Amino acid sequence: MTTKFNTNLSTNSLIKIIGLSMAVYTLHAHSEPAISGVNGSVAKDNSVTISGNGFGQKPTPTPQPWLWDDFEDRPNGGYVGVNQAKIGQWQVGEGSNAVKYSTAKPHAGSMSAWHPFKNGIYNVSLSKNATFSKFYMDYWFYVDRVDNNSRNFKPWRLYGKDDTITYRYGLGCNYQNMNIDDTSCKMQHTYWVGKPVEGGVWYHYQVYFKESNPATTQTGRVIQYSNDPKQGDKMTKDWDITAQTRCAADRHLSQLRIGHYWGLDAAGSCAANGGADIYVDNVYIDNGTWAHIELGNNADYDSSTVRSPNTYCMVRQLNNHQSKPRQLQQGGSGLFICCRR
Ligand SMILES: [Ca+2]
Repeated sequence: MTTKFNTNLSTNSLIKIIGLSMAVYTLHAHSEPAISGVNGSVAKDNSVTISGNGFGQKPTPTPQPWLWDDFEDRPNGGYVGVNQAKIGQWQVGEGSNAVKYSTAKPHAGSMSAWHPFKNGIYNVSLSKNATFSKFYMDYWFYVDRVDNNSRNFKPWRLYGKDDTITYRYGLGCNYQNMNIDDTSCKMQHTYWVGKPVEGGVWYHYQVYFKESNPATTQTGRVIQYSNDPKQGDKMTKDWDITAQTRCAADRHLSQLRIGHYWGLDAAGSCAANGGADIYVDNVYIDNGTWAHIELGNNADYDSSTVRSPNTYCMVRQLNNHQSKPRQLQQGGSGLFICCRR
């Protein structure tokens, strides 16, 4: 079996690594992923062919992800709005008209998306709209605070059914939690999970979601990984929640917001704050599948900081948390490929 992808990449920038990671598709849905070979060199605009099986399925579109944006080659200070991303297109959502391209704080390349939470503006979102029954999302963000932490910062959020379904990851001045609500049956789950976010540091989120199916069963899942800048950006699992996520079969999520919300006012023990500039870069979203490929820098997935290409490859099946690394030496340039489904 062969997976082939074309993308812009270089061996020394994360953006390009993530870019490379986004275009896998294939194959057997229920067997453990296995890579039998990698052909091609890691270089800008090269194609690399990954041979193997059990990579999972990537229904549409193939071979590209649903959305990918590095925010490069845009007018500095121009609005992102509903512009084309590098792959896919941004859409309308609350605060989507306030995000700008900026050279002030790129994670990779020379530009990123700037979310100015200031002057009373508390909703600034990159937005996508569709029916979400299963998706994978990967992005980086940076917080430049004016002073205090927000009482309520939501780096991402999902809505559905006229906002009567919500998933919100909230970070306060002294808490982190994940909420799953469906008001149609008064269902609310609150999980006290996640890591605090400090100013002046790039954070990397990898988020997996699938709705409960059948709707009223405990079969939904929300997983998040994030980096720990104090451990060299080692990625760790913030949570792995299994729960009922909706109250009826016709209830689905339909709006994804990245950025997204920064409360400026005081609440409880959290003081008011003067706002923040938040920067987002390297956004990858896939709708309908978790299958993708990652490049990393350690033969063990959980030890990888996904920072630079290296000389090992492993494959891990996400549904079985026990890592089953399969190392694959790629001489010369060094290539680490991780596939999950
Ligand atoms: Ca960029």
